Amino acid sequence: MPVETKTTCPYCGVGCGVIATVANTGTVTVKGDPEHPANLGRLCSKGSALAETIDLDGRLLYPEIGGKRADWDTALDLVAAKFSQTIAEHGPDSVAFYVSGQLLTEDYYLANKLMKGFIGSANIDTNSRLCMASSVAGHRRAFGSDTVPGTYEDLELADLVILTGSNLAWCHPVLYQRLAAAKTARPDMKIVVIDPRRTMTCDIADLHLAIRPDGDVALFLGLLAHLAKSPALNPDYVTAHTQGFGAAVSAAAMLSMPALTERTGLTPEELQRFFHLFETTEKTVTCYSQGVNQSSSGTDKVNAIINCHLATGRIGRPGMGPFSLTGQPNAMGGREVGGLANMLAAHMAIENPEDRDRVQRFWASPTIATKPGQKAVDMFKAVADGRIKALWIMATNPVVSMPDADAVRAAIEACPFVVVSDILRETDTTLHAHVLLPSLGWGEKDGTVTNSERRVSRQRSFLASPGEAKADWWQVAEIARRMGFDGFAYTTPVQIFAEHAALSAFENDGSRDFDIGAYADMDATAYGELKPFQWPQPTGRVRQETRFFADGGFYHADNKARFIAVEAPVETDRRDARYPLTLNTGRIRDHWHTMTRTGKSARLSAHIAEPFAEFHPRDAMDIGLRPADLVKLESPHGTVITRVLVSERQARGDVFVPMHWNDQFAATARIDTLVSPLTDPVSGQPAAKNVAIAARRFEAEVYGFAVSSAKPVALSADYWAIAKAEGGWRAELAFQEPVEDWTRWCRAAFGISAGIEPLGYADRQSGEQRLAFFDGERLLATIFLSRQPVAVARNWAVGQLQSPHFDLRKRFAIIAGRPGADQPDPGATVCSCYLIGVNRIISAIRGGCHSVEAVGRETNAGTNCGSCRAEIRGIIDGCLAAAAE
Ligand SMILES: Nc1nc2c(c(=O)[nH]1)N[C@H]1C(S)=C(S)[C@@H](COP(=O)(O)OP(=O)(O)OC[C@H]3O[C@@H](n4cnc5c(=O)[nH]c(N)nc54)[C@H](O)[C@@H]3O)O[C@H]1N2
Ligand SMILES: Nc1nc2c(c(=O)[nH]1)N[C@H]1C(S)=C(S)[C@@H](COP(=O)(O)OP(=O)(O)OC[C@H]3O[C@@H](n4cnc5c(=O)[nH]c(N)nc54)[C@H](O)[C@@H]3O)O[C@H]1N2
Ligand code: SF4
Ligand SMILES: [Mo]
Repeated sequence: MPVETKTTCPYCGVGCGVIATVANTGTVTVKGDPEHPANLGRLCSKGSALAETIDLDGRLLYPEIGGKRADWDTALDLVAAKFSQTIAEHGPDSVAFYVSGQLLTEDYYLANKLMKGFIGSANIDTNSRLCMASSVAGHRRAFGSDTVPGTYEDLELADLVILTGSNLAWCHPVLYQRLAAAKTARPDMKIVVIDPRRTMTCDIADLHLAIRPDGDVALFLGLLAHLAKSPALNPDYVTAHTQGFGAAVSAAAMLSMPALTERTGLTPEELQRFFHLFETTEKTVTCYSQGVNQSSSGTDKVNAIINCHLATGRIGRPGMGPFSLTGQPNAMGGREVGGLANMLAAHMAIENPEDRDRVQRFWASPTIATKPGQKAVDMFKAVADGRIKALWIMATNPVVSMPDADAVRAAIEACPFVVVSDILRETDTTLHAHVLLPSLGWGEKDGTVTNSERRVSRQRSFLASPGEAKADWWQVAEIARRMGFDGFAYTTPVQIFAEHAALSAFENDGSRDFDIGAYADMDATAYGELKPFQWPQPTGRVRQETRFFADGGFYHADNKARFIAVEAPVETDRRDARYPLTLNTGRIRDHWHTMTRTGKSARLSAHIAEPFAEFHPRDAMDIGLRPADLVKLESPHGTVITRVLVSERQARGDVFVPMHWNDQFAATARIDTLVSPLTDPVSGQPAAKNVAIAARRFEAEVYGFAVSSAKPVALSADYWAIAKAEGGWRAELAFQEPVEDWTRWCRAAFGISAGIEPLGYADRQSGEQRLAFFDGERLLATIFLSRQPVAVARNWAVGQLQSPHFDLRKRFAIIAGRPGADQPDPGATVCSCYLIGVNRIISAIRGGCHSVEAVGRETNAGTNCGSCRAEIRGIIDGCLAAAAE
């Protein structure tokens, strides 16, 4: 009998319920859980492809010391001894943990407990510093607590949904689908997208405000000044439940209309339309994500938004409120346990002596950190200059994802003792560890995560633990014990969860927002059966209403919220003559962060198979870039090379580059090597979306494209990017000088044995060359080389890896680089569920399918997870516009 397990998707903060089924054969399939309140059965492209990412290829299965396999006892003893010794010699602040919103709550709780309560330092920070820190800081300034007041349902109930700095269609796809469905059901609902780029999310927008980078504070100040003079102002709410309104409005009123248009880059008409919509729509939700948080004015952006909701009293009621969208599956859980360097535990404050005393008594711990620890960027600076001498990195890949990434790599390389807990053996970060600890991954580990709407769900294991991999919480507990600390005698995650729940209720009595005391007595059976629930859930009361602040009740001492009198930053334009463009970085639909998991899926890799930089057509022209060229991007911190994408979605002067590519998938594409370590002064969050750079064409003598059944290794090329493909791999290549012996080059790159001679074709005049290597009827590898970017049909070429080549004619078709009439080129993949390419969609449109639904009926594209529906609509619009010209 196939076995079904209910668990939670390990990617984004939507936190969708997943049913994983393991067949008798061991094959795993996944589908959306119709009973999970976050997704009600839906999954996006990444969630649907989860089963393709759980193989053991590349997994770290045993502890390693200095690159050699070790047993757990030796590895754990070494880590414990090194940490203890460093602390003994240099004090508690000489060690640090750098952890992750992808840890389970139980892992996170223990790491925080060990560092803050037992080691006695607050040097534990997390990749959430790069992600949610500005929202946390903004919430705490306004509400006195880090509270997300609303629920997902509010997006469906609202009459106006504002998405600012959020590419919801690609980054929170199931929430986007819920919103899109609500708008279809109630077409009067209005959606505004505020983003310098015209993203796929704009597909459902009534208004897109292409704001200047970091124009958000000015925009929401303008809105506050407007609201203050309008009937939308809620004086009763302001008087009863807030403080500081006058000062905030005075600060806001200082911006004249010309100053507003200048700072936001928007026309007075656009501004008025937005202000009017907000003013006249009671049920308004403002969602924000990294375009807000990842900024040198990130915390002010958050407060500028919250100010407008406080002024109108639109908070905590159905369909109303500010809504911070969390990124990672357990960003919210990490905040609950206090995993940030400036927090304590269970939403208590490290600066507050009573809170410190309370937590210490609860933990019965020998000490408690008395001051905030180093925030991520400062933490790696302290590693670099030797103040931190022992570092433990868990479930994050800072050599890729931290700003000034080369400096971070150098700091890690120079650190006397680095431990990395990961699921993969080779990442850009694991390569520099002294000790590697193998962790359990999704499907193997057990615990809880909390999504953006404060809903706690179980991640359950349905796969056996591979090799000697162990849960992250187990690793922390073992090392704590070996460092001689009591209080870590856990044998199962439920014990940790129950303790975490008990701490949330400990001496709480409503004084703290985070309270899940109802779960403090949890036993293994109840934990096994735990259904998703939203907090707060205090002891003894079943709370139906989980929204916050409709009737005030804020967590400052006087129970009032604070308006923050923020000021628009004077200068947000960082460009100069040497670095005349603004780099904006972010995500694409089908990859997750540093690709350690999504990079394993051929389907997901087919959507966008190469790092790219997206330019406005005029900028591309000015720089001399044509579509499909390569471009070199530079900042004072580093250099990357990517493909050029020219598109009108991009604003002039801005360049967008995805954050995902790294040294495992490309030659020089770690975009964070360019990002400066500039941070928000309040939250310490890096400004990853506004970086001054220069761009110039990368001059290549030879361009190449290859497919190979084996993973390409040691590619000696000036530019390369590899991606998993059905039946093998694909590689984009470029060389500044021609290679003398291409056959030899291919043998080394694709692992082809000496006995196998290639079929070849070369045209001296055009410089075109092709080679194909066969083992019997099976294609091993083929390479296409040209003086121009190679024009061969990618998906067709990839398809050749899996089709037999009986006769010479078929083999020659490959080096001719042309699909036969029987195998039309499907074009770049749009729908990753059914692998439908753009050419197939265009031919359906030409055949009369003029709606997404019609294209779906004809081709299946867009009919499963729906993540590509916005793109299909874009292709339809493009075709119809072209036909009309
Ligand atoms: N497919 C996919 N989904 C993901 C992830 C992933 O890796 N892949 N990661 C998850 C994580 S951890 C996170 S944090 C979220 C992030 O989710 P999002 O924040 O939605 O994603 P980003 O692409 O980082 O940035 C959002 C948008 O901010 C815009 N922006 C840039 N500068 C400004 C500005 O000054 N003002 C405004 N208003 N907008 C600006 C960018 O153009 C971009 O479109 O996604 C989560 N979901
Ligand atoms: N330029 C730029 N930089 C950014 C951003 C941006 O928008 N622009 N966004 C920032 C944001 S919001 C985020 S959240 C970060 C994300 O950046 P990272 O956290 O660095 O990215 P991930 O690839 O998610 O790294 C997770 C690591 O944990 C491993 N892993 C997976 N599961 C487990 C597990 O169960 N246990 C353990 N121990 N390891 C596991 C994975 O193999 C991987 O190596 O990037 C930030 N950096
Ligand atoms: S929206 Fe997609 S990535 Fe996010 S939790 Fe749901 S299935 Fe996973
Ligand atoms: Mo994130």
